[in-house]
Amino acid sequence: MSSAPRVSLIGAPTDVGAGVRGASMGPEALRVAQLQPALEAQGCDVIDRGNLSGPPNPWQPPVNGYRHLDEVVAWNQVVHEAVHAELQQGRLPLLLGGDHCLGIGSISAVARYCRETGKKLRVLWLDAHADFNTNTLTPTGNVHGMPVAVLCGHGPQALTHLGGHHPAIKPQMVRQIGIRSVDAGEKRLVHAENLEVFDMRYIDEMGMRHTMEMALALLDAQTHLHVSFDVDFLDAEVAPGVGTTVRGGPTYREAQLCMEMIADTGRLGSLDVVELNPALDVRNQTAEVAVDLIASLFGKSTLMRR
Ligand code: HAR
Ligand code: MN
Ligand code: MN
Ligand code: MN
Repeated sequence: MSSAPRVSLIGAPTDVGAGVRGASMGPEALRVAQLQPALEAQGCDVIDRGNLSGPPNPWQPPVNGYRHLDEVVAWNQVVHEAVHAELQQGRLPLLLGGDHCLGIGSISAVARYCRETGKKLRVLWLDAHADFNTNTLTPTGNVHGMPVAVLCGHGPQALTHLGGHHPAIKPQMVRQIGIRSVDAGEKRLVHAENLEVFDMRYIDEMGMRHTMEMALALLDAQTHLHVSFDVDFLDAEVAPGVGTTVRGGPTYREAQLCMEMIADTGRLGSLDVVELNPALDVRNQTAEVAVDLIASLFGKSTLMRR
């Protein structure tokens, strides 16, 4: 990294978009796992902005194919404003989720900032899931299964128009990595929208190094790189503390290489760390793994000092 970034931690303690409770405790678990000192060890100037507030989880069944839509909208509005404010101050927002529905507020804010400053946006979506459902395709109604579709314009107006521009992003801006669970209807929409997905089959056959070379191709000095890191991206043996584990994910070493190769680009501009569920974790180990990986994302390497 050429100059050490100024990082702002933003906690969003909610699980309104998830099907299992507990991701609301994610921000505190990451703090307990020493996220701030880990970033400072990489030379980052870090401010912890504390936690945002929003409505509680009403734990209701879906209405029109969405669970808790009003609450999801409220949380994403505050996330959008908080993330945008940090970018405007030249800081790197690190959103501590919370479930992955919060990627709507975060990435719509990043997209808005890129439009305002003439930057090109590239989103890396690290996840076991494509998160490309709509209210008619979803098997659950959980909005954490929908954020990429919403950002690409498929969803309720209150979410697709966050930040005033519709759609917030184009599918061509996104690269998905680690995907191994896609619902039947969702799969059709992924193909129809030409979403670029490096699924586990691709990683198995080509390796993580080649995968990341492809996912990071054509970045330039004008590119703002946003990483949306769903902790269930990782193999469940490495990261048991998530609500929706899917076996067969990247190993610890593969995930480290993924993060190191992103760091090498020097283009990281914003980050989400979502879906960590301390209620399902064992001695906070998943939070500790996440913090290790985030350190690599900010330039930690065994021997070289950039
Ligand atoms: N595809 C399933 C659904 O839509 C599961 C989504 C799980 N999502 C997350 N985020 N954990 O990736 O309900
Ligand atoms: Mn996700
Ligand atoms: Mn996921
Ligand atoms: Mn519109």
